[in-house]
Amino acid sequence: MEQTTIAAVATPPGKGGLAVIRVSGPEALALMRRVFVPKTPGKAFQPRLMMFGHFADGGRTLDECMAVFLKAPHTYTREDVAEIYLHGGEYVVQEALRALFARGAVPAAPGEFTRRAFLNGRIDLSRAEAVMQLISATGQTAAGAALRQLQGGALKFIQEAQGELIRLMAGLVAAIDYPEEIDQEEAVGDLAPGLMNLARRLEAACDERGSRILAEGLQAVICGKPNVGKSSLLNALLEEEKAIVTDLPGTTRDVVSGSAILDGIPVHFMDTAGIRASAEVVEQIGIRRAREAMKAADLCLLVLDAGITPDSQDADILRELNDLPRLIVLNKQDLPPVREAEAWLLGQGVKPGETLRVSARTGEGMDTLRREIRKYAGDPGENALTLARHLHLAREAAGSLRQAAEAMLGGVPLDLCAVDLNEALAALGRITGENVNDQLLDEVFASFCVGK
Ligand SMILES: Nc1nc2c(ncn2[C@@H]2O[C@H](COP(=O)(O)OP(=O)(O)O)[C@@H](O)[C@H]2O)c(=O)[nH]1
Ligand SMILES: [Mg+2]
Repeated sequence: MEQTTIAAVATPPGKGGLAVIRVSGPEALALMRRVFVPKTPGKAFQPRLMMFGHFADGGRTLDECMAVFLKAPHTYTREDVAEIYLHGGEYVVQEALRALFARGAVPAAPGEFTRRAFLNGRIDLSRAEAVMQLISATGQTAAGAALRQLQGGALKFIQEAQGELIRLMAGLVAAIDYPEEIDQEEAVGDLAPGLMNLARRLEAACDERGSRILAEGLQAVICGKPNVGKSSLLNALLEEEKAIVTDLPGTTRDVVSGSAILDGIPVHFMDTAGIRASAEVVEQIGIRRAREAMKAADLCLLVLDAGITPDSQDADILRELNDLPRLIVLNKQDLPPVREAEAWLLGQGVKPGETLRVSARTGEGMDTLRREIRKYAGDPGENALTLARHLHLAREAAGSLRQAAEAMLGGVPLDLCAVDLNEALAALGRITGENVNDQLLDEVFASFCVGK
């Protein structure tokens, strides 16, 4: 157990109805008694019972407030905890903290409350990280995934994998220890597929793209030649007049972006300069930026004008997008239809299902387009690992398992293969925080906010 008593403000900075100061450690109650004066003088703190009173710094009253004492071990950190609910003003909060520090509290480091919860065995490391993931979530889907993990989702999956691995290792140890009784080839025949299978399950849980989109949102680039309605489409998707729309080709030069949440997932749309051969310097730079954005995007929306017959410029852009994730948006459906556009697309090898018909002007087809864009984000599966650190370790474990399986199938002595299995087990253990060192904990908690 830690000997220091830490304090920090747990609510965001700035003006607000309330600011909560959290104190954790052996001196939590004693410290609170020295700054909090109950309305009824002398009234004792009962655990979990909120009291009304005032915050006093020596003889000076700082604020009216509520305070509660929570007794170890039934607290977030498993230590004694005190929480003081002040008015959410910058000055009051800073003065209250100063008063607590002057009386022996230590400023909490980022994530230190959660770190203590982990060190005191209340939560494993994957759940500690889920706390941060939940705080950072910007969309419902990311929040849902974090909550699943906070409730032990990743932990359960990793523990099952550890259990399976330990079972396989027991088989391996038996084959190593009793070479007379256990036929070595038969043992390999049993073990290798089990190891491969476990490696595959771990790899299947590693969805790098999905976890990145969950954390950062989907990047969708709107591209096409000038005047097809890209900026109008951006505005329609954002339901806001974000980009300038004119009937002059080459209006958009810089990348204009905006975000919307589609069914729980943040999507960042980028409107780009229309791609064409241009002699104009600023437009050329814009076109270069458009191409860079297209290559980096999770999804490209190629906009075509349904009212005119596509030409070689459209064909060039279509070709650029051949190997990139793309949807084809046939805009201006409100205009008298020109059949050539659809026939032309089929002629270019575009499958009928790839094309969506919309009108940025009337809103026709926009809901279908939103649904199709949302599909590209995917949904995290039940066992999906959604934190980069976990993905990395699970991959490492899967790699060691494959290596062991291949080695034993190749006739490498079994005791040498056991080394890889130990490494795999250690990698899985680092996900949940078994045998972790201070350096790893520093890395994990560095991204936390103070007061959590
Ligand atoms: N009729 C019709 N006109 C549109 C539609 N979308 C855009 N436009 C018009 O097409 C012209 C070019 O639009 P803009 O969004 O600036 O195209 P961009 O150059 O591709 O960004 C403007 O005059 C728009 O009003 C649409 O769905 N229907
Ligand atoms: Mg534009």
